[in-house]
Amino acid sequence: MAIHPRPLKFPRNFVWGLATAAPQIEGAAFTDGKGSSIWDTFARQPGKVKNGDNLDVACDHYHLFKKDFALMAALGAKNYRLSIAWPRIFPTGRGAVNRKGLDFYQRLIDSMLAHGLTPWVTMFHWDLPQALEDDFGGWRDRRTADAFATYADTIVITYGDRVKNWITLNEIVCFTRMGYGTGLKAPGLKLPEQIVNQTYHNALLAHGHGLRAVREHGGKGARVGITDNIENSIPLTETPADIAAAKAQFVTANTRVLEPIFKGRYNPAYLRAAGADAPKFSAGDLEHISRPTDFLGLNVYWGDFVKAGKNGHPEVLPFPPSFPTTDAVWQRHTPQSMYWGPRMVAEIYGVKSIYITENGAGYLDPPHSKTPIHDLHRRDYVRNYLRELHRAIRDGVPVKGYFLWSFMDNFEWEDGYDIRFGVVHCDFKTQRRTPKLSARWYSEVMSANAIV
Ligand code: PNW
Repeated sequence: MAIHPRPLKFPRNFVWGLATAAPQIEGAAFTDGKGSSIWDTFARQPGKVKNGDNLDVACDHYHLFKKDFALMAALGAKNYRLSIAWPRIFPTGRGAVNRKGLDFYQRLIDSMLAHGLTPWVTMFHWDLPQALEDDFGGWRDRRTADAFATYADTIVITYGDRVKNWITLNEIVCFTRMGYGTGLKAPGLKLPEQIVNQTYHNALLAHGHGLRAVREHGGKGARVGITDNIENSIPLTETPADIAAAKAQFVTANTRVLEPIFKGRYNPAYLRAAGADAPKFSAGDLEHISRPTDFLGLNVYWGDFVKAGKNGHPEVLPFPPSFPTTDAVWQRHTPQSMYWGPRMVAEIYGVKSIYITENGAGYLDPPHSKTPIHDLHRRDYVRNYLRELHRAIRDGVPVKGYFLWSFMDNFEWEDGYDIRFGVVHCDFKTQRRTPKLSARWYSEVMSANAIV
């Protein structure tokens, strides 16, 4: 008897896509009037980015976008998540708009649509105009959120006739705490906790402005949400006690961003614990921040295991040194995060529509190769996560789409160009793109609407 595995089908109209971000692929860092971003500056400081790599050329997508969209279309992609570079539109973050920057994204969006790709646009993916850092202290000051409001209005007014899916911000923690607290990312500062908490608050204000801009200028059918890289809690065992403990841990870990957005308040326990370090805010701020969104974007890469400890208190388990990771050492192989992350935001915050806006695997694939990269490792990482996503949807979690990070190898922030997340290989010397095994496989997944 022949055995045919039952295909794990996804719901009808499930959105499959590929994701990138402007600063990681565009290059042309100073072309056509673009201003410096804090990442352009950060990359020039010795020791901040691996190998002294910078964003100047990256994948040169600024000049090669038509070829890139042709390749995406050839792989059968219908949805593409990209970001707009704020310093291309406003080179100093505010003031005079840069016509050439605006025109670039007109051409880009036209080309995307001509290739049958629906754009999902992130307004801000970490590339803050350097001038706002210099003049205001960047996210430390709410004038940066005010400048963002004008930027958001400008891009929604300009592109809103063709862009219907908007994401206000990508991963608040990565440009607040990691930029101003741990200093691992731009602008690379190590400042006291009160300031860090204020950067979160100012970022949330910017999110509110992004929402408002889409409601005011987005036109018919416009939808808007935010992308968060939640800290996932995976119950060690799927028993009521561990699940309850993991949920409690999830609330504590994600309170700064999710609670203001979905509950219109800072969690009292968070404010108590922060004490004098709590952010300064008004009630009006929280109303602005908690305007209703249309969906929540989640970037899911890994999660912590949690068990019910003494009196049911959550206990986060340490990872033993041999626990499998990708070559991005923070990326523990924990596919269950793709089940529990979406499930918890749906259960705890009542989120009705979730998109996985990023998931993928970083490995040290060779920089040059005569033959397509045989990345069984990346293929299997993604496949295992997709099985857990399928399980979540089967259990009723409202996940509507999945974007693989990333379309092609690119500038991996402080890790430079060594760690590669692409399903398409980019040879940074020749700018040749070559689909890896994972791209061929994902192409089949998209067309079958099932895990193949
Ligand atoms: C995301 N973590 O960052 C970013 O949105 C992308 O720009 C980036 O290239 C991609 O993931 C891969 O790193 C993250 O430690 C960085 O959990 C770190 C974490 C998650 C996401």
